[in-house]
Amino acid sequence: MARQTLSQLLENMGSGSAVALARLMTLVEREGREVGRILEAIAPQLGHAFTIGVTGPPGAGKSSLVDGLTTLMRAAHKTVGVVAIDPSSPFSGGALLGDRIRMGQHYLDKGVFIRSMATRGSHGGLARATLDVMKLLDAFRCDYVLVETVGVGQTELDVMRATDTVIVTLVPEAGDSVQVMKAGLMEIADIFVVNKADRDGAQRMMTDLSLMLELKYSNRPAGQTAAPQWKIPVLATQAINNVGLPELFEALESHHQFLADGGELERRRTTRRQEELLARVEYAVRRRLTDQLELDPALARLFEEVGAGRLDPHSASEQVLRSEFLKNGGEL
Ligand SMILES: Nc1nc2c(ncn2[C@@H]2O[C@H](COP(=O)(O)OP(=O)(O)O)[C@@H](O)[C@H]2O)c(=O)[nH]1
Ligand SMILES: [Mg+2]
Repeated sequence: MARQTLSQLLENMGSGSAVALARLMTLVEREGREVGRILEAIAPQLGHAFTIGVTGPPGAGKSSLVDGLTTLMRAAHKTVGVVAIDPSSPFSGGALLGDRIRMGQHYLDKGVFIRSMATRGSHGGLARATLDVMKLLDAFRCDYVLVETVGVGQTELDVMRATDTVIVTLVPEAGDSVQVMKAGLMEIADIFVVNKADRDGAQRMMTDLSLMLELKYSNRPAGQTAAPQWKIPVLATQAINNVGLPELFEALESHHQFLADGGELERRRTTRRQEELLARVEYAVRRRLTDQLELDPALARLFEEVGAGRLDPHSASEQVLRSEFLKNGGEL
């Protein structure tokens, strides 16, 4: 893309053009050579948005909650960005279409920007692209950025860790509380929501979660209790009936306040920026290697030797790190 055009796009986005924003999102998603310049250009404008992750099993009602929260945020005269990623549905059919219909009322609202992320096969690619899209929404001056993921894999956990507040959404079904522990969702939740509270078993689920949280608190080493702690709320909602959503919005605001007051927000963001650096290096190295693998017979042989068990992966990795492969991989 011509230099002029990219500057123009950035300028137009800066003056509120949603068309420019969408085009810039496509560029970062495609991972073209412009990504570096885009991220560099928007870096000074980052940090305005309060980012919220919404995760949980498929069908738990995440999209419905995001929809309801968006309505409340708009009523409070805030602008909203929504990012949905769902790697389990590789075709932009069912799930996305459903989201689109559900979010239909917001599509015409200029204060809401909605983006569904395309599935990417490459390791770490989706998480990276999602973070970049969230940054663009932040630079676009969205007050809130909501990101919806299905809480299963590494990508989803990576994305959730990159948000200020994580809502873990569950439904009153047997076995879910065990799943929470397994999926590592317990570690990342700032707010628990039991959605579909119109169904049987919601109360039971809430009690289970509360007990699990109490256990977690009582296991905390004594020294750590001195600092103010966030008490993870367990909320009941009925997203489709608009029940419990104002309370959820309030809990989000309380958590935001909690993070801001104790300096925790800045601490989290500091760690996150450093984590992002590590993740980007990791991703770039891996990508360069796999790209190079197709072009370079020597590297291909090295992989073959390791694959066949004739060369140990450790020595091979030392060879790779000393080689020129990593330096001439094109733009970062
Ligand atoms: N009974 C009931 N159904 C709900 C509730 N919230 C969402 N649903 C329905 O559950 C299905 C999945 O919701 P969706 O928001 O797409 O879930 P997601 O996959 O987590 O994004 C949809 O048919 C919703 O209408 C609720 O509170 N009660
Ligand atoms: Mg959904």
